[in-house]
Amino acid sequence: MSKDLLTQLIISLIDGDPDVTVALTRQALDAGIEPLVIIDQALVPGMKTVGDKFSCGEYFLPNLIISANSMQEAMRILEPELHARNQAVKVAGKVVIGTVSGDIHEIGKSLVATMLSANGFRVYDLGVDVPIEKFITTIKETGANLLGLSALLTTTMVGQREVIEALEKEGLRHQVKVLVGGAPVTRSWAEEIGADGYAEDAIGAVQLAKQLAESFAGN
Ligand code: B1M
Repeated sequence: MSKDLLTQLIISLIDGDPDVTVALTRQALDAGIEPLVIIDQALVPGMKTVGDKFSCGEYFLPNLIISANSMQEAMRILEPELHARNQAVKVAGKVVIGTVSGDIHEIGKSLVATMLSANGFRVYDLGVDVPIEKFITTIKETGANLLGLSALLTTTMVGQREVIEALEKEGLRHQVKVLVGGAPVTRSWAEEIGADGYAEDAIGAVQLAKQLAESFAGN
C-alpha cells in the first residue's frame, strides 16, 4: 500500500501534476510514511527521472519547471514535519547557506537547509543566485562557523571556488568550515578548491556539518 503511494507520487512528479503530488504527499503522511522516506524514495527519484528525460531531449524546460514546482509544493508540506521530529535539539552551530551566483536551482539547497535546521543548526538561508559579497557580509554579521555552497551546473561550480578565495582575501577562512554539494560536485572537486567537505545528499550534509562543527569546538 505505502509502496503504491510512493510509486504514484513518483509518477505524479514525472507527469508534472502539482495537485496530485500535493494530495499524494498528504496521503503518504497520513499513512504513516516518514517524511524523509517520502523525499528519498519518491520525490528525489521522481525529479531524477525528469532530469534524465530533459537530458535526452524527451522533456523541455516547461516540464522541468512544473515538476520542480510540484516538488516544492510537496516540500512545503514536509518541512514542518521534518522539524517536528527534531524539536528538542540544541543549537549545533550556525550555518550560512546558498546556491552560488548564476545558479537558480533551489530545491536541493533548501532540502539541505531544512535538514540542518531540523538537526539543531541555526540556518541563514540566502536563497539562490547569491553574490559572493552576500556570503561574506552574512558570515561577518552572524559569526557563522559553517558555510554551505550549493551548485547544480558545471558552469556555476566555479563559483564555489570564488567564494572560498573571497573568504581567504577577507581573512575569514580560519573562521568558517566550507561544505560544498550539488549534482555535478564531487569529492575531488571539493579537495581541488580547498573546501573542508563534500556531501552527496542532505543526510550526508548533516553528518558532515556535525563533524565539522565538532572539529571547531575541539579547536
Ligand atoms: Co536545471 N539543470 N537547469 N532546472 N535541473 C539540471 C541541474 C541538469 C542536470 C538537467 C539535465 O540536463 N539533466 C542540467 C545541468 C547540466 C550541467 O550543468 N551539468 C540543468 C540545466 C542545463 C538547466 C538550465 C541551464 C536549462 C536551460 O535554461 N536551458 C537552467 C539553468 C538556470 C540557472 O540556474 N541559471 C535550468 C533551470 C532549471 C529550473 C529553473 C527549470 C529547475 C529549478 C527550479 C528550482 O530549483 N526552483 C531545474 C531543475 C528542477 C533541474 C533538475 C531536473 C532537478 C534538480 C533538483 O531540484 N533535484 C536537474 C536534473 C538533476 O539534478 N537530475 C537539473 C532534486 C534535488 C533534491 O536534488 O538539487 O541534486 P539536488 O540536491 C541534492 C544533492 O545534489 C545534494 O543534496 C540534495 C538533496 O539530496 N546537494 C547538496 C545539493 N546542494 C547541496 C549542498 C551541500 C550538500 C549537498 O552542502 C552545502
